[in-house]
Formats: sequence, C-alpha cells, structure tokens
Amino acid sequence: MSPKSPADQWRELAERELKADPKMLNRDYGNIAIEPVYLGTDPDAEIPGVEPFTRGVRATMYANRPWTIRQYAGFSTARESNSFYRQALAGGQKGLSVAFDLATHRGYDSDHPRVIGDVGKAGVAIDSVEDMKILFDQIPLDQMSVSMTMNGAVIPVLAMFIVAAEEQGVKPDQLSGTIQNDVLKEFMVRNTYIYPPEPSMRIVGDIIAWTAQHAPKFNSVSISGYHMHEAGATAVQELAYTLADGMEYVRAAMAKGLDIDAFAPRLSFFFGIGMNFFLEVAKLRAARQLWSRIMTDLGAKDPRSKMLRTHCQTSGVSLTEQDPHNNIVRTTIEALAATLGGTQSLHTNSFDEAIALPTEFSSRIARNTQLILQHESRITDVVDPLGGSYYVEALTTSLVEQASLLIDDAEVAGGMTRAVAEGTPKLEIEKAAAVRQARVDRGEDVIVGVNRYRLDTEAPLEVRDIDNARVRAEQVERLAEVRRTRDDSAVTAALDALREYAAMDEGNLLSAAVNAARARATLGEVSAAMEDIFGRYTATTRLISGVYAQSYADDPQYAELSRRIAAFKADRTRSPAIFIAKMGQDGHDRGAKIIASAFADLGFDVQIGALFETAAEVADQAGDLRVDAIGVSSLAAGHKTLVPALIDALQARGLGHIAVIVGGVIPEADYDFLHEAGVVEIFGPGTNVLEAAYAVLGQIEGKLTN
Ligand code: 3CP
Repeated sequence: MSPKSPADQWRELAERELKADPKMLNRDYGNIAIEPVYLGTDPDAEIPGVEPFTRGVRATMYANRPWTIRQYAGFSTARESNSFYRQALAGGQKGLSVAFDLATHRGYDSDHPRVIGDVGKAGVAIDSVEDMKILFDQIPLDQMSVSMTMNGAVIPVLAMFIVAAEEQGVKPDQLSGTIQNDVLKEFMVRNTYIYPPEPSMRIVGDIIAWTAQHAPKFNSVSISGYHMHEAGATAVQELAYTLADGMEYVRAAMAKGLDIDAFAPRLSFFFGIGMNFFLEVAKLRAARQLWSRIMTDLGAKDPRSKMLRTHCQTSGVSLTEQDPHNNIVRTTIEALAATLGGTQSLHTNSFDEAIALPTEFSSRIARNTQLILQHESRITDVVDPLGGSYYVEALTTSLVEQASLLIDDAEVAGGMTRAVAEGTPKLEIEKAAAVRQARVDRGEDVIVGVNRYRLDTEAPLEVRDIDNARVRAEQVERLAEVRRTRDDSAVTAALDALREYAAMDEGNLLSAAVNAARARATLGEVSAAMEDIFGRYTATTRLISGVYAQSYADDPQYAELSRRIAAFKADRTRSPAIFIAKMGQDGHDRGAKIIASAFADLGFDVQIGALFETAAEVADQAGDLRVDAIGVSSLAAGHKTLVPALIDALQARGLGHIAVIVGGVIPEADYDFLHEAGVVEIFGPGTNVLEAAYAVLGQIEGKLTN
C-alpha cells in the first residue's frame, strides 16, 4: 500500500476536527478558489496538526475555530471588575483573563501595612472566597474559560476559585481555564514570588497533580516567556528559557510519580509578541517544533502531550507614552504576527497601557482589533498561510538552532531551577535589555514619536485612575465581615492541616487550601501558613556593568557627562550618589536596573535597594548611605501614595536635602501632584537615559550649591 499523500493525511485529520460544517474546505474569492491549506509539492513537507506541529497544533486551525479573544483585565474591587468583564463579554470577548493586584500576588490581605499603595491598583483585590464569588457573579464557570495570572499566591487563589465555582454548583471537572503557576520566571524577571525556589517548585507540582486528577480540562501551568520578552530578552532567550522552564515542570511532576501523558496535554504556554514581525511569527513556529521534540525525548507518547498550545500578548514595552495612538498600529501589527504564528489565545494591549490601566474606550479598540482580524481580514480562511515562505522557514530553523544551544547550556548547568537560583538567565536578559535601550537612546533603533518624528506638544490623554484609598477601605470592611461571620476553629484547623502538609513534604497543598478556603480563611492567612514553613524569599540584586560605556564609546555627549562627573568627584572627593528604590509590591525592575547600570557606567555612585520596600525603609537606607538623590522607579501605579510617603519619611529624618526623582509609568496628569509633593524630576516611559543622567546631575549640583 502506498503511503498517504500529505493532502490525504491532512484531509483525514481535518474531517475529524470539523464538527459539523465542512464549508471551510470550499472557499473562494470570486473566481479565485481558496484551498483550506497549502501543502506544497514536497511529500515530506510538514502538515498542520501533525508532529512536530511547526505549522500549528490543529489541522484546521482558525478556519474551523478562531483563536480565543482573551483580554487580561482586573482593577479595583471584585464588583467593578465583574461589571467590566460582563461588558467585555457582551462586546465580543470570548474568554476571561484575570489580573490580580500586587497585594494579592504577594500573598497579603488588603489590610496588611506593606501594601498600602498597591490595593486594587494594577489588578483586582481578592482577599477571600467572598471576593472571588463577586468576581464571577453571573458568569457561569462551567461555560466560561477563565485564565488567572497568579504565581506567588497561586495556592490560595486557585483554592478560592475552586470553592467559588463549587458554590455556583460547578464541579472541578467542569472547569476550563488556565492558571499561570509558572514560578521559575518570577525569580528571573517578574518578581511576584513568595517562597524560595524549591518549595515554590513543590507548589507547581502539587497543582499539576491536583488538576490532572480533579480538573482535567483545566490548564495547570502557563509557561511564560512573555515577561522575559518584556524584560528585554531576545527571541532566542525567550524561547530557550521558557522551554527549559517547561522541562523543569515536567520533571517536577514526573518526580511525583505522575505519568507524563496524564498531565502534559494540559501544560500551556504564553509568549510576548513584539514588533519584529517575521521573527515573531517564526518564534511561535520554532517553539512548537522544539517542544514537540523535547517532549518526545522526555518520554511522551500521546501527541497531545507534544502540542505547544499558547496564549500571546502584544508587547507592553513596545507601547509608547508619546503620541499614544500609534500604539493601536503597533498592537495590530503584533496581533497579526501572533495569529499568523498560530496562537490559541490572544490579548491585545490598549493604546494607553504605557501610561495607565485601560479605559473603556481604549479596551474596546483593543478588543475590536482582534474582532476585525477575525471577521474582516480573511486571515482565518487558510491554515498557516506563511508556511513555506523561504524567509519564515529559514528564520524558524535559525531560531530552533540557536534556542537549542541555549537550552543545552541550561541543562549542562543543572536545569533551570538551579540556573535561576544562581541568577544567570536573569543577568543575561538584563544585558540584552541594556543593549536594546542603548540602541534606542542612540537612535539606532527608531521608535516613531519617541526618538524620531517626535511631536512638539502632546494632546492630553484621559486615563483611568483608581482611588486606592476607597478600594482599600472597602476591602478592609469586607475582610472584617468575613472574619466576624466565620467559624474560627474550623479556620484554625484547616490552616494547621495546611502547615502540616507543608512541613511533611507530603499531602497536596492545594487540596488542604481548598478546605481552608471553604472555611473562609483569607488569602493572607493561607499564604502565611505556608510561609511559616517555607519562609519568604529575598532576591539578591546584582548589577551588570559596561554595556552603556561600550555602546557610547564614541559619543561626545556621553564623554562630556563622564567628564562632568569626574570633575564633581575631583572637587568633592566623592561621586554624586544616587539610591534607586522600588517601593510597594511592584516587582517590575527592568527600568530600575537599566538606570542603575547606566548611571554606574557614567561614574555615579549607585546603590540599588531591595524590591518591595516601604517608604520608611528607603528613607532609612538613603540616610545611612548619605546619598544625594533617590530615584524611585514606579510601574504599578503606586506613586501617588508611596512617593509622598517617602518625602514625608525623609523630612521626618531631617533628610529633606535629598533630591527625589521618579521614573516609570507616570501619567502626565499626575506630574503636578508629584511636583507639589516635592519631586524634582519625573521621567516617563521613553526617556533617554543620557538626558535623565544630565538632569539628575544638574539637580544634585543645584542642591549642593544652594
Ligand atoms: C481549538 N479547538 C479546536 C480547534 N481549535 N477544535 C477543533 N478544531 C480546531 N481548529 C478546541 C481546543 O481543542 C479546545 O478544546 C477548545 O477548542 C478551546 O481552544 P484552545 O485552543 O484550547 O483555546 P483556549 O481555551 O483559549 O486555551 C488557550 C490556552 C490556554 C491553551 C493557551 O492556556 C489559555 O487560555 N491561556 C491564557 C493565558 C492567559 O490569559 N494569560 C494571561 C497572561 P479542548 O480544551 O477540549 O481540547 S496576562 C499577563 C500579563 C502581564 C502580567 O503578568 O502582569
């Protein structure tokens, strides 16, 4: 018998996937007949839906079912987020994706003193099952697929989700959705870890085991390269470190005695999609090819275990504060790359997201970007339309080769848990980010409206502002109500059982937490019970050096500034000193790291503080270090609470002479407020590092001569 032709193989698969309507097989544009897939003439050519899935995990892809429009959202209280979700679903969104606030991420209840500036700001505040029930009010959890971006406090959040569903009458085996549960990249780039790497890996394993047994439709991990992309990783780094993280989770689950094919079909992925259009398309194709091979090597037999299914998000760092409507164009290009790359699910950023949380208007445009691609552009008619392009295929092959080398390095280093604990991938990504920033600052990489074609004046943009004090007051009140009305002895017993599981290194932590959530233990209590055993992780901060000095070797402005700093040093027998601070639970440290290393290269004396500090802690350190300036980096909207608190703390310590500078995501509407509070310089997104350094030096010199 002759082997089946690629066309026959494809048709057989496609017919199995097509549930009812085979009309996709016969499309035409007038007199132009359109095939559902183009396979070329090579009998060995790859077929969509067939291992190694380079051309997509499904034979029929979007021609049968388009990707899921899944917008990441959440802010303020559960009630406000719920109403936003219901509006979005009515407007054409297909799946939910919950953004939690940073207090929740880091395992703190809203009434905890460390999270004063964070509650409800960059996501929704969830303290107990009662909040979770409100979040999904009138959203049937047996029908809606829900993704939750949660890593640190993943045990209490997933437990509360399971109990909220249970109280809707929905059993775990009816739940569909995804929990991010990807802690390794938290240590690398995102920083919303709570416990040290090893117990954190146990948590990942327990969740994989629990969902494999009780919630087989639920994706247990979303192995994420997105945050690496956002932190400045190259496409090769994003691919390699993400897949290497995936290998680590597979091994962790297998170490629990699970059969690889029992859980691997529910591992999912998440990539960031930037502006290098064809490279990004090729990245998704390369990722699928690599994962299929990796899983085969790890012993998977079921083809579903080898399918890399992914969510994508258009790139946040590619958005600009300047001339922000350009971001609509950027997002469209990136969305096109994600879909031509074959994503399963997609978030398109809103044009104002470089500045604040999206408004209803900007989120509608973002959602419509996807609706227009699905309904108007006809890109869904044909499966993998870029397959066979000489260029895209060549890029795919190069990415596979380069990423394989980096994966091998991670393996030789003993796997990602160890590499992450040693901090090497983090440092490599930071290096790549600094190189990119230097290219932008020097105008070698053009960004329209930022380093070229910049407007003289920008029209003001209306942005969403969250009244953090009001949200916090509401949360604190509901927490008090929960604590007043529950059976405390049941809570204590459930938390003791959880602690015991944590200490014994046996028993499933998620199942113990489900009991605690049922008894109305709060998120902070569940998290603290595990912290009692596991401890809380503190990262050591390392700085890269030399990248800026090298990039600017021939730059007269750089040389001039270095000279001025050298003169400062000669005059005062010390360098101008700056302390770079991150306050609150905002763990985005790419900007802080870039500034710190660039300023250090220039000759500043730079100290960088730990993540998650309070205003008082920053003031104490700045005093001890006798710095001239503090550079506050704020990307999670806590600036209006935390910066005035810092200035008060400095005044109270007699340190009012220290210049306070703020950088990061600061809406222009807040500039006056911050200046009135005493801030001397504000640097928004897109600031040229060299210009910032000139301004800071000027402020320091001004303060010293006055
Ligand atoms: C799909 N299906 C098909 C076809 N396509 N059936 C027949 N023919 C086809 N062509 C089926 C699938 O098999 C599946 O059913 C169902 O339709 C749904 O499709 P899917 O492709 O699995 O899509 P979805 O449910 O949306 O799941 C997508 C993945 C999931 C798998 C990627 O993990 C996901 O939704 N991830 C989202 C993660 C997320 O939102 N993250 C937000 C991060 P079966 O299931 O029965 O097979 S936001 C972070 C931002 C920054 C920050 O961190 O702060």
